[in-house]
Amino acid sequence: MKRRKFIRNTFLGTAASLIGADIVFSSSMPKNYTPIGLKDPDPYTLFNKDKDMTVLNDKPWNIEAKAHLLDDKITPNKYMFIRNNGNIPQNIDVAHWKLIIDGESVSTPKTYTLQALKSKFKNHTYQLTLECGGNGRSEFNPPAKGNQWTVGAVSCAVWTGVRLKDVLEDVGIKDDAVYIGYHAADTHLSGDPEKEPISRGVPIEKALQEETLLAFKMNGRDIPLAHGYPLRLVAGGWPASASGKWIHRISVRDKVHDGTKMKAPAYRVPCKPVAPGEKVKDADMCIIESMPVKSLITYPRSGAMISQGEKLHIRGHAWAGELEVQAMAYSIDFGATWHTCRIEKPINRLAWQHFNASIAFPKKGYYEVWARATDVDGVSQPMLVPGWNPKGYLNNACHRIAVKVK
Ligand SMILES: Nc1nc2c(c(=O)[nH]1)N[C@H]1C(S)=C(S)[C@@H](COP(=O)(O)O)O[C@H]1N2
Ligand SMILES: [Mo]
Repeated sequence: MKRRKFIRNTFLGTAASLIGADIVFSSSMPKNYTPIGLKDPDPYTLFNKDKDMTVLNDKPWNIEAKAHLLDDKITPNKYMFIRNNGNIPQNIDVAHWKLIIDGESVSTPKTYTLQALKSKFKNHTYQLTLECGGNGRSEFNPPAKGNQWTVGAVSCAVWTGVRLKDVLEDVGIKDDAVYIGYHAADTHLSGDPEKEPISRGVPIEKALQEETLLAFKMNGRDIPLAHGYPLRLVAGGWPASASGKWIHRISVRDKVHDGTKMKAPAYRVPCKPVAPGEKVKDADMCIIESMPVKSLITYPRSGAMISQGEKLHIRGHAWAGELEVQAMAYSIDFGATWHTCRIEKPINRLAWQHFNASIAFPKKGYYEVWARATDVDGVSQPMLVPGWNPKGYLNNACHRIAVKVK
């Protein structure tokens, strides 16, 4: 067989297997033509996501869950939101993947292969809550630009990796270390190879916490490509933008990291509350650190119907950034009175907690069930949208579901 014909046949074979059917008139297909069925694989197939997930943007891919899809105690890949700032890296060469640790606060930079990272350092597994700083943005008024996340940009998967702390100790960091900044393999939407889509980080204290991982497994398997394969920083309880995907370099800085999207107004909120719509100077915007207390009713889904005399069993999760959730309450009278839910302890620090309650309704009609978490500092979720801010971050309003009693 001639080489060109061989290549064409191989292409047709691959195309057919990706499409999942023979291309019947392939011999009439123009040369160098890409069948439509190949061009735009749907995101559900591409990322192994459930068909009920909501696609908010396709350039770059941003996909969120609906509340009832997050019912599992451990979020499976199919219900995990995707938040990308750039293009997902392609053709990852795992065998040659390296992590460099450098920066002003490192005397001698050090490079590790993936294999070296995995074998040299003790492996640890934690369930960690990752919530996008912009989760809930769609409720702000005046609206903020950006992905209009509703409630589904949160996940709590099981992450396995090595402690960033152990790696930094192996490299040796200077006393003047203030921050770490990550650099990753995704590419800028403009196509400019000089530009990074995002390069954020955390203060050195957060970097040195036991639960801050350089992870290579999610839910016991290789991390799915969209979630950072083959290596991801996971800093649970902080805006998920701090948890860099596709990491190949971490710089230990002697000042606050100044990478892309570290500077105001990205991932920052006004240091002091402002009126809705107010302009805020960059100098008055502060970096978001620990995420605020929040919860989600994951069962039943909004619009549930029950019969009079029947009890409604609700359940969901609650989390509070670096803190534990101390109490969980529900209301069926628009927040006039509150009743206690059962709440479990977290499986480990920075993992969400599970709550449930059995609710009796006084008579037939329409109700809303509102859920409200309180953290160990005594701070509760606001009933409705909290402090407006220019970029629409940190909406931790009570989650609500509608219920009809027939
Ligand atoms: N390299 C890289 N890391 C990244 C991002 C990105 O665009 N590129 N997005 C960040 C943001 S804003 C969020 S909310 C989380 C989303 O993680 P997920 O897509 O695995 O759910 O990844 C963070 N890490
Ligand atoms: Mo995010």
